Amino acid sequence: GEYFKVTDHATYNVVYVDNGGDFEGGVSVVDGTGMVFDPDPLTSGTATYGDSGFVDGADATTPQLDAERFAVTLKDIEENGGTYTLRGPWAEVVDHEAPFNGLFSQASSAFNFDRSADAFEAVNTYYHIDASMRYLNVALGLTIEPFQYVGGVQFDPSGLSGADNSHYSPGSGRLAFGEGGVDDAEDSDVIHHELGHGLHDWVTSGALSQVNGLSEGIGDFWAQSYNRSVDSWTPS
Ligand SMILES: [Ca+2]
Ligand SMILES: [Ca+2]
Ligand SMILES: [Ca+2]
Ligand SMILES: [Ca+2]
Ligand SMILES: [Zn+2]
Repeated sequence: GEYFKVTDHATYNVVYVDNGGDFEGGVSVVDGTGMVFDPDPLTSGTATYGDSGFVDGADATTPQLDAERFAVTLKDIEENGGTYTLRGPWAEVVDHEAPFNGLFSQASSAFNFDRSADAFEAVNTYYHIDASMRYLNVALGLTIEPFQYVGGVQFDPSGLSGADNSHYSPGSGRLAFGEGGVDDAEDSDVIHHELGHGLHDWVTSGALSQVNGLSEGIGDFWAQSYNRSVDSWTPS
């Protein structure tokens, strides 16, 4: 048989269920490591777009942008037969929109990339969504999670056929990020904005309202709230 993972968000436990057959290889939950922007390289670097090294350059990295990466723990990712995947109790990489770049699974728990690698956006998004969902559901003790599926928030770090846009899809409960211009999933402001649409949808049991831009405001609030929490927003 196979072990499969069941995530119980109510008690925040990851438990394993054996279906009773012979052991054929297991899934385990481990902490990985990764490099991310936090909240974004312009903010952490107190730079203005166009400063030396702080340009998109068609997704090239620079020493200045590399220096704005932070080493983080990627909590509770999945290990299966020596392959590590960004799939955890609060976030999960999926690949449901073009371009189809895969899941970035690899044979190491160290997901250390620079922004020129598509995997960087997957790591950056996993980290920020995971942290946001843990804050709401674990630290604050709320229950705000997707109702469209069981498990972590599903996101495609490279979607929308490469457009310079991102979205939350109420039908599927998934997030997707476009790579036009600066890749949207490199910027936690965009990640939190789109997650904010999801939070709005989930907390209202699918009654997300766009009246007078309500949901846009919730997304922007969530992004700016995060910026303030990491002390990068100064009240005027
Ligand atoms: Ca994709
Ligand atoms: Ca990139
Ligand atoms: Ca790009
Ligand atoms: Ca963009
Ligand atoms: Zn929006």
